[in-house]
Amino acid sequence: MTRYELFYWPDIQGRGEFVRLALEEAAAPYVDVARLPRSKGGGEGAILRVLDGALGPRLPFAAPILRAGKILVAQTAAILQFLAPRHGLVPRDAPSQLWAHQLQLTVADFLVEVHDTHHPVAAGLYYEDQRKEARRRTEHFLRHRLPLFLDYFERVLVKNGGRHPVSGRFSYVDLSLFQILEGLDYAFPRAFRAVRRRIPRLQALREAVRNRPRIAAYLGSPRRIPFNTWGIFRHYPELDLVPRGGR
Ligand SMILES: N[C@@H](CCC(=O)N[C@@H](CS)C(=O)NCC(=O)O)C(=O)O
Repeated sequence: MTRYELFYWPDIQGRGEFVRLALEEAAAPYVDVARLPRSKGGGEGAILRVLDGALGPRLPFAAPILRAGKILVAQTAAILQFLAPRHGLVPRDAPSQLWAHQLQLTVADFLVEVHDTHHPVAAGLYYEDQRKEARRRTEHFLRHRLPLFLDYFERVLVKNGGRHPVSGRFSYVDLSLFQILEGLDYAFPRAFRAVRRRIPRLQALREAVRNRPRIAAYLGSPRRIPFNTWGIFRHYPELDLVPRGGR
């Protein structure tokens, strides 16, 4: 079986976590390259070398990046689209795979909005330099966008049999929804508590994923990097606002 190489920032879950979860659920052999010591080719330098073209002309724009033999693929949703059929993480039929990919792209959109709560002005500036704007952006996100996205995914579950978003069976999209919910709960515990009752099926999916044997083993292992305030999901108490009203 191919031994995959994942290139992703070594100290955060970030977007790499969506790939790690899929690899772990598949029990696929992989190396999280940047988490290796520098003496073994690890560290952030490993990622920068790939971005510089060390692995060929198909230059990735950003991490996460996955290498599988001669194949190099970036963009989280594309990585999952590539991995999933190889490991039974998506049904075999084309309409289901297209639907799964569509959902994963919506997860990607959602993630950008989560990221922009703490970096509304520029990703290259420190949070501390955009706190005022971050508060304003987060107020809007929590009041309007968070319920909009969560209600959407809850409705997707309702329309698709209640337990799984794709064709009534487990897929990589279940893993991604789990990760989104975990991240939101970490970043905005008070705000998340306020919307939780609206999403009973998503919450049940989250628990079901947490209890999958390989995921449970992964979550309890040192391979799972704890949430922290460098990643996409950041807990800043001053941004954990309980929205009033709502859409
Ligand atoms: N659309 C890409 C976004 C990739 C991305 O933004 N990666 C971040 C880390 S999570 C990064 O390294 N960005 C560097 C940059 O945008 O300059 C995906 O979903 O994989």
